[in-house]
Amino acid sequence: MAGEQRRAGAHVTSLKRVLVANRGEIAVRIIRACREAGIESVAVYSDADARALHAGLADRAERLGPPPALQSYLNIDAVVDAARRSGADAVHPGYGFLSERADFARAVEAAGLTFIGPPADAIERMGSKIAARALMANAGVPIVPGSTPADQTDGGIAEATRGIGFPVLIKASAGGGGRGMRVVRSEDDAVELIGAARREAAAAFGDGTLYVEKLIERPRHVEIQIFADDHGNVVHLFERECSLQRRHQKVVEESPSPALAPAVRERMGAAAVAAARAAGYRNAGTIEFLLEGEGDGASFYFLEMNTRLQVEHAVTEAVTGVDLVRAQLEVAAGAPLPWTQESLRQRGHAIECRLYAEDPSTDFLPQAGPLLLYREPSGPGIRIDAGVVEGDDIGVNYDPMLAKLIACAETRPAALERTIAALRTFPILGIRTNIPFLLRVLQHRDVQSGAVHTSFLDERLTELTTPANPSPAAIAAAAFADRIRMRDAAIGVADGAPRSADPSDPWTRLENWGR
Ligand code: MV4
Repeated sequence: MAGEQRRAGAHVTSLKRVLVANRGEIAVRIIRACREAGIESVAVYSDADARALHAGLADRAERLGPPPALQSYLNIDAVVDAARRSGADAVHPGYGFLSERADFARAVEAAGLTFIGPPADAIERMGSKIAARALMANAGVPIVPGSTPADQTDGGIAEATRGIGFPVLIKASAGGGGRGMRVVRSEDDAVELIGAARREAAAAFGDGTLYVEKLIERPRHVEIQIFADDHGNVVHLFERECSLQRRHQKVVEESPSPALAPAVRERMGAAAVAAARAAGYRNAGTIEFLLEGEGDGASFYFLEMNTRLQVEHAVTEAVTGVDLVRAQLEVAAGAPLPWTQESLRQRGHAIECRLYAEDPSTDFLPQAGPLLLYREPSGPGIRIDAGVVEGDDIGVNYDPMLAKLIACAETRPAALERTIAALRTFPILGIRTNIPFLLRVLQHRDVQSGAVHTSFLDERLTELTTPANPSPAAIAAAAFADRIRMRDAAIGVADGAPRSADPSDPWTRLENWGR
């Protein structure tokens, strides 16, 4: 069947069956891309996911093991065995789980399969933040002023911090995601913070090697999507603004960044392409930058390279019109990039919100339970990438992200309006979600004006979560009231039947309930 569906002349002919080493919305996204390309898909699942959407959607499904990720989605031997068993010729790792493990990429290739991602050496190289920093400096990519002390004793690191000038940020070479980081504001507490950073890094990564950078206060996180093939072609697909994070977990992403002037965008794109070339990269990747200031006077510095497809890739797809997962399949099969740099344009504005099964009023405690009701909004410019369906049981074994909502429109204000309207008509019952929190975030004046930075959510958490959240029932009632009004309008029920003139009357405007 797959063979008949394959389009003549498509570049993907050398891939016949792809094992998707992931779960949730990204597994669903990849399975759909395979189906479109005429490639068979193989899902993997843990015992907790035997009836999950991704497992049912693929052409076949292989069991990995018990629910804990270490025994299932993180078990390299189990995943490679499943690939062999199923006759797959390639493996897509998705994001998270094994996606940035060089040993996994090597195990896949040692089994004679194609890894749909970068070369294992590139993953490894970028895993060391110190090595990545040195590589970027050599390639002419701007890095934050700082140093890597050869003398890794407390005294050696402390001396390096003095050389930079306070405030300084101590970072772990094996770090990422903010672990093993400490801000040092004066000489007095340097030695204590150095020890704490080293211990945290050694415990988390088994490697306590540290480096130091000048602290950039309240920077933005702006990243550039890059793509490289096996034929020496490297392009960038513009930026994503990802400053709205809570404890290093992204919450809202958008493109374009409200802070990026065209000239800075062009320099950042060129720097990202140079970074990918220096890394010996192939397939989809992301270069993370810190942005200091905004407009033409802004400065940017290399932060890290993410050697995978990211959650927020859909924002890039919305503003460029490309299919990044399809391109991953083609490039992994040895085809040249489907675009030249000149053919790529950034058009309109896209915003992504991550919907999590978590309760903002109890410090974002992950929520488990039945998805009694789950109705996705739809309409022009609305895309939902979900890993769940109504009736699913949401567990606590894995990441609590339920779905992503991506809204695009011609302008940023229109995209914001569209996002907010869609979130208000997304009824979910059975478990609490972060939808009320997302609505407060998006309506905040600083988010509306685009004046956000990486500490924004953590600094404003109280004001964004303290006001009584509407109950799930109130949200569901408001969403259904909208639908009933639409139906009434369609059948003319409201014709000649005046409603209350009072705009605060909840029967007039049900969406005001609880908000
Ligand atoms: C920084 C920084 C300020 N100055 N480096 C956080 C995670 C790690 N990947 C790098 N991080 C940062 N590095 C210097 N020299 C601020 C952060 C940072 C951050 C960066 C990106 C997104 C969110 C963040 C939240 C807090 C701090």
